[in-house]
Amino acid sequence: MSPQKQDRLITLEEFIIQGQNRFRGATGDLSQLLRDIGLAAKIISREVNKAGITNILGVAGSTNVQGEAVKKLDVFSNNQMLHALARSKIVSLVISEENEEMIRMQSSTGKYVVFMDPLDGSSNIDVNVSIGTIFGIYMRTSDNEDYPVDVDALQPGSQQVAAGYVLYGSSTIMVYTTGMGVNGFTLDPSIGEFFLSHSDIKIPEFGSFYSINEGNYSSWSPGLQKYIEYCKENDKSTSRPYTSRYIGSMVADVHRTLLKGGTFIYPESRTKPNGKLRLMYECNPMAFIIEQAGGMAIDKNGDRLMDREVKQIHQRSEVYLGSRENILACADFMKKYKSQKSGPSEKKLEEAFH
Ligand code: P6P
Repeated sequence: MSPQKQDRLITLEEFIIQGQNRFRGATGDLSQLLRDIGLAAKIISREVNKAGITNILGVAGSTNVQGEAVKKLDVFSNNQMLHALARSKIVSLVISEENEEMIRMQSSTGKYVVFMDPLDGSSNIDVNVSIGTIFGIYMRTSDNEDYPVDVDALQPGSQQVAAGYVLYGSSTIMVYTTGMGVNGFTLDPSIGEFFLSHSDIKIPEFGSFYSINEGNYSSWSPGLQKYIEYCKENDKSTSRPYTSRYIGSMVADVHRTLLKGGTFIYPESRTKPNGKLRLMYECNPMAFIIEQAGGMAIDKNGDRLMDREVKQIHQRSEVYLGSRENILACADFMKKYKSQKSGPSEKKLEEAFH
């Protein structure tokens, strides 16, 4: 095929600049921030992919075979992301899963606030399961021009101006949205470039996969129990056959849901009344991406998750996200059985089996 006819590969940088040029008056600041995050992702990807060899899995503070101070991968990833966000000089506040306190950056007048989980699912590293970086970006809202204040961090997910994730799997892919659809870029490690590989991603209206940790079944709400039972009862001969897929690494499970459809659910439960995942740097960024791809992300009441009030920067939340048809069906079951008690409690189950 002649070169001019070949679909020329577009790099992440080119795509970001093209996107920026579509907006008159765009300052290029968000573009620069996304490019800096892309650079951090490349560096993290390199370390994730050689972790097993260089003994980087060691506990932070030990030394590796080269005698270098070993930083656990999540500490290393957090540092790389913080360097990238500082380099951009337009981020004034960072909230990271790795840091209890908000991080006020040197660029105290920077107009962006970034929430991040620098290496989500890091407990899976030693069993070679895919892990990921998740980020959500907000504009500062405070009138105080000199430095960010708490109100800048307590914004609902609907105020995100960008969100994305990087999945370190069989290949490294960066997926993000700035509110104009969702695009994915796959890293070519041989030249260190991200290339557009998934243009304008749309989640299927319906998907066969349901993704949830069924080990927690007995502590779910009755409506969710009934919905998952409904999925199980659908035999393969029907037009709606369901299959369970649960990796236990949010970025991997959400990425599959985005591309193949279905649901990813980490619900509230008797043992985890607010769910397990963190609202601001796990649930909301993924909710933004799924909505931008044409899907839905709701809470236990069937309301839009990104409208959830934010009271605490590390607050947990339940999350029900995925294909529109699947999520609406799940919401129907939860509404229908809302008043019922949950299934047999652990105590009743113990009595039944002993
Ligand atoms: P569970 C990984 O530890 C994580 O934070 C998410 O990436 C993942 O979706 C979830 O926890 C898995 O939790 O309770 O099913 O092991």
